[in-house]
Amino acid sequence: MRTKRRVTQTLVSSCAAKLETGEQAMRGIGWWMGLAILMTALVGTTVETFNFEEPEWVEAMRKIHWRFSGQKGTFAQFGDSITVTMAFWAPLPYARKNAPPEMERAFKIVNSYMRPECWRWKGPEFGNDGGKTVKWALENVDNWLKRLNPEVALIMFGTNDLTHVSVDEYRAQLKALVQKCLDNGTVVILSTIPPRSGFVEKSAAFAEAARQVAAELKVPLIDYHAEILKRRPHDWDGSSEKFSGFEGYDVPTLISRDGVHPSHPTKYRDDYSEEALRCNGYSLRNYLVLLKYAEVIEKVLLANEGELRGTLKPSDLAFQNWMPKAPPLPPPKGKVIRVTSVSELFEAVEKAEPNTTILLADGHYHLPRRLEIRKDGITLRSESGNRERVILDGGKHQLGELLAVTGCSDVTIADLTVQNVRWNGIKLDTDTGVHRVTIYNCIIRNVWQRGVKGVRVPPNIPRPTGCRIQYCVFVNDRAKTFEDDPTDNPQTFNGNYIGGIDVMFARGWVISDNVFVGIQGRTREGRGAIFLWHDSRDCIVERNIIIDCDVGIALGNSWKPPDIEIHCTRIIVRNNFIVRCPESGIVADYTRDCLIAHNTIHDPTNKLGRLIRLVHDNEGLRVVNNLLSGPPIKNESSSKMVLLNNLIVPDYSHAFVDATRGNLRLTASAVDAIDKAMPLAEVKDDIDGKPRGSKPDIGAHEFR
Ligand SMILES: [Ca+2]
Repeated sequence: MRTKRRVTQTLVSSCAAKLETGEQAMRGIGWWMGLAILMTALVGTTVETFNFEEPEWVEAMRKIHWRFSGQKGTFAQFGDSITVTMAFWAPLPYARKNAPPEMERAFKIVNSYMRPECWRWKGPEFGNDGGKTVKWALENVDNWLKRLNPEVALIMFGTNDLTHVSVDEYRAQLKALVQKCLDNGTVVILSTIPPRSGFVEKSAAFAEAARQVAAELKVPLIDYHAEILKRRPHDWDGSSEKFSGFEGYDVPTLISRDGVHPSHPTKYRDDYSEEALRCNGYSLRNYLVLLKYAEVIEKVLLANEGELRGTLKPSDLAFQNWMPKAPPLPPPKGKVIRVTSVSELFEAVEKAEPNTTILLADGHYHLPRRLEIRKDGITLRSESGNRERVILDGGKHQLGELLAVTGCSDVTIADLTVQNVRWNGIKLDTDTGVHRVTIYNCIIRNVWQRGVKGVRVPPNIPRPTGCRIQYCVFVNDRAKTFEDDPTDNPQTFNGNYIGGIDVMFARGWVISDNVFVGIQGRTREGRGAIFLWHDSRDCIVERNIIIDCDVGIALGNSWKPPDIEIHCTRIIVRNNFIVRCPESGIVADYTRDCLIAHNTIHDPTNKLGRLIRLVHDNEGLRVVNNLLSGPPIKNESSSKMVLLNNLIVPDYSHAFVDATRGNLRLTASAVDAIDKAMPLAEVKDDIDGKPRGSKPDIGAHEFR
């Protein structure tokens, strides 16, 4: 038993006329190319959950697909003239008159998943050609598999075998053909052939043979033969006397005047009404293939991705070669103290004069109490520069807080690991006047409330200004449990009081080039990987990679104390990758004049529809050039905002380098994103620091 999710969405706007402005809006290929300058857009989402028995092929094909190592979304169609014709498959992206809802849904799934070039993979080099037989396919399939390496192959041969191949031979050859594909790790969708005039019984026997092969090898089947007979039990044959007044493909039944090919009458072209599905043989075939391929995508291909994810550990995801690498800090200036033990470390920090650098030798330091930096200009860093070799550990003594910066400024903490802390990994006592702290190239691991915390600041204390948190990795090896933090229990936050960076009253901070993986509450309802609130202003959040956290970037919060009117003002969130954050990818909640631009957010199965969520007062917010792979922007705010040129695709996995592992860089398949952004003064380069040029791409990565 599995669970399936169905999402129905409606876009309602009180200013529909403004929703789509000009040609640019219509140009979009994505199904919610949200070019919209809109004041109020309500997106209602209902989620139904129900269980049902899966067909046998689902499990079998998931095992086959597990071995597939080629490009996702590669869909080949192996067949004869009924496949090579441009009437099959190729017209679907352009017109679908009267398509029933299940077909439109299937189209959206296929169109967002399949490589776009596969709409037109026509010709012998792609495995389809007129007059060909299953024997031809057997002789050439190795070559096709090697060259095309399809993730899924549709197979329909037999019409040209009817004249000279026995049913047994056909069955054996078809089975061998399917098996070769499966051996390649290619999922097969097998199709029965249509009935053929003059070979009525034999074509029925061939269809039965294909059904047997599908059942034996446990591959999904499109029973084109049966579907034709279901709709036209007695008059499917366009070559019969009844249709003598018509010519060629223009008969109003399912097989054309030649008695062999599906019909394609002009009147029902690109039409998928119930009537068209019994009058146009290619409409029927397109409809059936679209539905089956979409089903395979949902039940096999995407399900496997979910399972693959389950095998990836947070530590695998957090340290990947493609992630940001910190440029080394310059050698220390001024006074230097070297320490090699916990006691030396505490002594050095307590006695150091301002502007001293404390260099830690490689080692595992079990801290017995909170280590507090209290003098201006102190730098605490590993001597080796290797952040994995200097570990400050709070686990042995169950520390609530590990490092703290109190009543001083210009402190740097760099090139080391902070781990196993019950509450705060690095606490900035910003209520004592703390400014210009730099946290650089650190690993912050298994910290169970906040990796970095900046507290509430009383009115008479200057706001913490000019801090930088860069090139750090925040990773938790698992979701929070009650045991990690006794203060977070069913009576308080139910195990969800957890986040990455949580700062109040920040002024001019830069949070960039960090990686956050697996910052999760007990029930996956934790706080932001990056959480700025309580009158934070003029900060930049950029080039961060956030994977499998509960909330990605939170500008503000729905709760605020009476003395706080706005949580975030003039904050820029740009060029971030955010992957699978179920509570919200980016949320703006009580903001003023903020910018959310050029972020790429991937979470196709986000149940709450919150890749970007806008809620409460967000006057002056601009949400521009973001790439959403999943549900559209969830706008619950009635403020005056600009939502412009965001590309929204239900699942853009095929267009990313490796969405499963969080690498949302674009590939050449990202045709809807490449060169499609509108130039923005605030975003001149991309997540890799590459200049965007005059034709920027939508999302965080500039492909070219
Ligand atoms: Ca470009």
